[in-house]
Amino acid sequence: MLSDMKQRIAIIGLGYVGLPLALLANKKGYSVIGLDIDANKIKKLLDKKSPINDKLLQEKIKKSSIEFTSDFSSIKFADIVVLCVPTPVDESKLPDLSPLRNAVENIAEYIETDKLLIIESTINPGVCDEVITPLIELGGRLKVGKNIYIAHCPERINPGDKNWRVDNINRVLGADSPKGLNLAQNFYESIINAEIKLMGTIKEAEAVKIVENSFRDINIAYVNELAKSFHLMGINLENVIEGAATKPFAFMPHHPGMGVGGHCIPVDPYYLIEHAKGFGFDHKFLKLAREINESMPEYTIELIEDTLAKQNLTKINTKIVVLGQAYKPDIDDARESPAIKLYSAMIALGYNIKRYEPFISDKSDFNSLKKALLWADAAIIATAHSEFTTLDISNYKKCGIRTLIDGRNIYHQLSKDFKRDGITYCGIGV
Ligand code: SAJ
Repeated sequence: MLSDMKQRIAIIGLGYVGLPLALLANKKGYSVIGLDIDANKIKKLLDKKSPINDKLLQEKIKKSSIEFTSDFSSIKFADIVVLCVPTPVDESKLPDLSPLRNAVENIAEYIETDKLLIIESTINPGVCDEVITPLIELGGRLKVGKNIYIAHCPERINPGDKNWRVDNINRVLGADSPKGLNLAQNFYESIINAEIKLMGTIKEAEAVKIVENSFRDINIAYVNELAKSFHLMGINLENVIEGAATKPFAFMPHHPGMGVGGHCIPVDPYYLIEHAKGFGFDHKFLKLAREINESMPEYTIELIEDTLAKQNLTKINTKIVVLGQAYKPDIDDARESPAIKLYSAMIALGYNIKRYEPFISDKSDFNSLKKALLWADAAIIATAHSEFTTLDISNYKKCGIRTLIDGRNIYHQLSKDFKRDGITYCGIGV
């Protein structure tokens, strides 16, 4: 529980992970410093405006008393510093720890002795011991496990999820020392109403997130590969998955689609693949899963080419609109989005293509779905936004759509209805 004297928490990185955590800590009575290097984001937050398109978050920001700043020196007043900065991959799919390194170098300069540093960013086993600790100890003032403590509690935020939130998701926790583990456990138990599982080592905690997200990536790759073969066999894979899901054990449904996006699933496996290389191990299976999932935008373009050809249509005389650019439904996040990869590839191939994205205005050529559909002859569903899933299919006919490529299989049960309305329908494995 909170000590009598209010502890001060500094949260570094105010994105999908850091901002909800800062708001929760503040709500639980902590004095919170919210720190980000993005001055525009800080300005918005100082104006009590959410940098993320999320009504619930906006409400909480209005009621919060967080000190927002870009000044790293403010962490010298903090008892606990929590790092929630991005850990992306670069163009060559290699881990890019530069945001993390930069933040840790700043922390090492200002954090007081006997304080706790918690990393929530997703990292591979070994980063705390081999990257963060040496940076913290560089100046000689701090000695990890002696006068500074490091813990790792991998974030599990699921953007857009209204049920599973930062306050009720189980967590795993590892630390450099028993004292570090105890300090971190006290913090998380004071703000989270869920299980906090203590891992034996910090490396085990680092491995958990990578393993859970690689698990999801290989399962999606599995159904994406099935989709390619079932398309040739003329079997509706979504119906088969629905059938398999009636088995009450040992089967977990995943769904084929035009690709895998986001800052987690398509990124995290590369951290493990690269780290294992250092031990002489080649994660062939993880790499193959990535290859399959990364092939889906191109596979979807091949489906478009075949579907147009069957109607004697060409890419020049067909106006195509791609519906959705975000990487998942009903959020404004387009990181690693396969929808953007598809759109950019089709532009490069000379298609007459535009895009409609209701959540990201600078990635949309139209300000309404109706205008987008009235302009186009063909539509590609790349993101299963609710605005699309709730659209009556007769609207497509009324707007003059003759071809629908359903990259998220939201209409896979209705292909006969499309045919009745004279619309050529094609899904992913359906
Ligand atoms: N996708 C498929 N088929 C599926 C599931 C997802 O193609 O069956 C695609 C989505 O369209 C999206 C991408 O994969 O482009 C990622 O989707 P996601 O639902 O995994 O969403 P994320 O990236 O926000 O994943 C988060 C992760 N949470 C954390 O990393 C803390 C992940 O671990 C969760 O499993 C996931 O949410 C979730 O379950 O919703």
